[in-house]
Amino acid sequence: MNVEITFGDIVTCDAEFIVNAANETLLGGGGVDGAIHDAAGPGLLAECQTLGGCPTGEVRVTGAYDLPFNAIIHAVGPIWRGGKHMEAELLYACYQNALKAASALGAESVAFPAISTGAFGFPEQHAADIAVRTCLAWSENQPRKVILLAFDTQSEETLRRSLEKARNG
Ligand code: AR6
Repeated sequence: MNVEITFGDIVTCDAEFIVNAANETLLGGGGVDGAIHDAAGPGLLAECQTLGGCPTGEVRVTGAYDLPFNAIIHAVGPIWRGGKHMEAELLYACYQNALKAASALGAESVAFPAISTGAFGFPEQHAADIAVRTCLAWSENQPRKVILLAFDTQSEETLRRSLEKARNG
């Protein structure tokens, strides 16, 4: 698995599939979710309304509508509540389930935002360690490439630190 860290916006990234940082309603919100819904257009919300939500740690797949991706994988990250409420396990499950969905879709490349590190308050370095380790441990043939997106220079440094740590054992 090739793990790349890229600085940029999820809606303009160069990948076949993108992951959304959604909530259990799947009905949109701010941050990544808001940017994706704004750019995808109302068809996305209409499809999301038929799904009946999604539990934390799981994913659901929709079309990409006005966005140039093959599909959108909506992942519901945990809300940080101090770290003793299965937050790490649930974030790990998000990455794992999104990779599983990407593999089932035959994805060559998939881009992830830093799930749960915005409105949901998950500590950034801890979240980056989980993201990097889950992707590096992925042993199936697809997706071949994972892009971990940093939306500011601090989160880019955080992700790079995690990658270096994971590669050096
Ligand atoms: N592209 C890439 N990364 C982004 C973008 C973007 N356009 N916008 C923000 N980020 P968040 P969460 C970064 O809050 O913590 C929504 O209201 C941001 O800097 O989008 O999982 C949903 O509806 C941060 O590092 O997701 C949910 O209710 C990271 O993406 C809730 O927020 C995640 O921030 C989900 O919260």
